[in-house]
Amino acid sequence: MSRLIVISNRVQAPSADSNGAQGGLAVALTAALREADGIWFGWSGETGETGDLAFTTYDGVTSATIDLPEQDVDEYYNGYANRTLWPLFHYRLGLTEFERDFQGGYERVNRTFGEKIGPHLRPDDLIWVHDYHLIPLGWVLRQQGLKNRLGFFLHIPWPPTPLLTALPEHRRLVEALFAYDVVGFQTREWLETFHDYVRNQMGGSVGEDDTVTVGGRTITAIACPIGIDAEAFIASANSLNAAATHARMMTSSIGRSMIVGVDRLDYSKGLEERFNGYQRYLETRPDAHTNVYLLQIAPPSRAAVQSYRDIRATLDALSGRINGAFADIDWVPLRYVNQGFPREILAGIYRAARVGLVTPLRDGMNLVAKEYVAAQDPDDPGVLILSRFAGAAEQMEQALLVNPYSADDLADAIEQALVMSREERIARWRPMFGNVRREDVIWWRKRFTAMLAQP
Ligand code: ADQ
Repeated sequence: MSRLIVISNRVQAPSADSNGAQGGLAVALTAALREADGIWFGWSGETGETGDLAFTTYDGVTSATIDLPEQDVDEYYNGYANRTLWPLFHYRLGLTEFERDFQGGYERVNRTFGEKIGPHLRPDDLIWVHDYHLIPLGWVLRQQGLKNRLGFFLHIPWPPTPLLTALPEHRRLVEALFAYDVVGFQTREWLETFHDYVRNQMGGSVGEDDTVTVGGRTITAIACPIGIDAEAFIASANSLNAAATHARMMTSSIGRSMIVGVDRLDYSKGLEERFNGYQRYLETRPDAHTNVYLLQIAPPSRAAVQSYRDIRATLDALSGRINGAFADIDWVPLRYVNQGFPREILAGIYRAARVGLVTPLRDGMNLVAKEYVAAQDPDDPGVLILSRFAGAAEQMEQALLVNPYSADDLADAIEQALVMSREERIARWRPMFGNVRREDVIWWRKRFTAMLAQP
């Protein structure tokens, strides 16, 4: 049996520090790594001179990490990954920074990854590289003579061709993808935008069997939507901690309906627009509005990047303004919380919420939408309001799909969700729950690795 090698920017293998608390992706990949005697390679998250890989084995899974010098962290991670590719791939050309130093750092760190990891690979290993931080890594490994099956999965959207061509080195970046044998996208839509680039910028062709050919090179490109660890999440929603949290939320709601949002604090998540939509609801439904409140949970991320500090300041001000304008002596319309919570607590919060508000402006998938559905009470489920620009919308068409830019659209959907009959809520929830369970993270991982294992 071939070993599975996972390479990503950060390693989320189990460790003595993680206390068993891992995200769905980490759970799925570590299960596969354990079965296949694999290794998970990545950056340690620490700044320092790049030495040898540090290997650790914990709970049957081996991980290997390197430190990166400060300049690399600035140019590769804070720079090219988070200030160039992230905004560009989320359709935010205005926030995209084009710096040669960033690109230089990106290529340098990808070469460092290749040099450090290459010597540890065996000829029959299956190698699976993750996300936009490491697009050129496959090419770097091929330059070293590596002949293995190589896969790449993009967790974020693939941008439309006219946007992508704003990147000076767009051609070089996309050509690097052709070093892989299998390239996976979250949705059909992103796969098709990739096809568009290949046809129009590279003179390539798209075959019927998920193949894409440019020059003499043919690769497989598929849509393979990621899921959550559904059974574990359902178990979390039924845990004692979740029940206690649910009870706590119900007590503090005193009969009012809770709307919940849970997101990393990121401009792609549409939080400012969401607050504006909620404000529109409060303004236009004065009779109904004191019966609800919005709980927005948003732990800060990427604080080294200015655009993230800006969005945080914007939301601090906007939440203050909304509460200042609408709050009463016994009611606060918006509870805005900047911290993360353990999974069982989150599950209890989701279950207590009459409405899940998931309205990114653009999102590769969005796992919160799936977690919200998994956590619901089957006899009395809440309503999911979902942005049509989240990858998850392709699988969750029974949600109330909205245009997240439109405050009116959001206000209407909030009203529709709050007055929806139990029958309709169940009828919408059931097929989504079926999908979340069927196409879970294990399904996703098996589908991708089966493709990768095909000769
Ligand atoms: P992210 O942009 O990080 O991931 P998302 O899919 O929403 O986004 O996943 C966030 C995860 O973090 C969820 O599991 C959620 O429960 C957790 N989380 C968020 N806020 C939290 C809080 N306050 N406390 C605890 N947990 C919290 C990228 C892409 C997505 C894609 C994923 C996976 O941007 O589109 O779905 O990768 O491929």
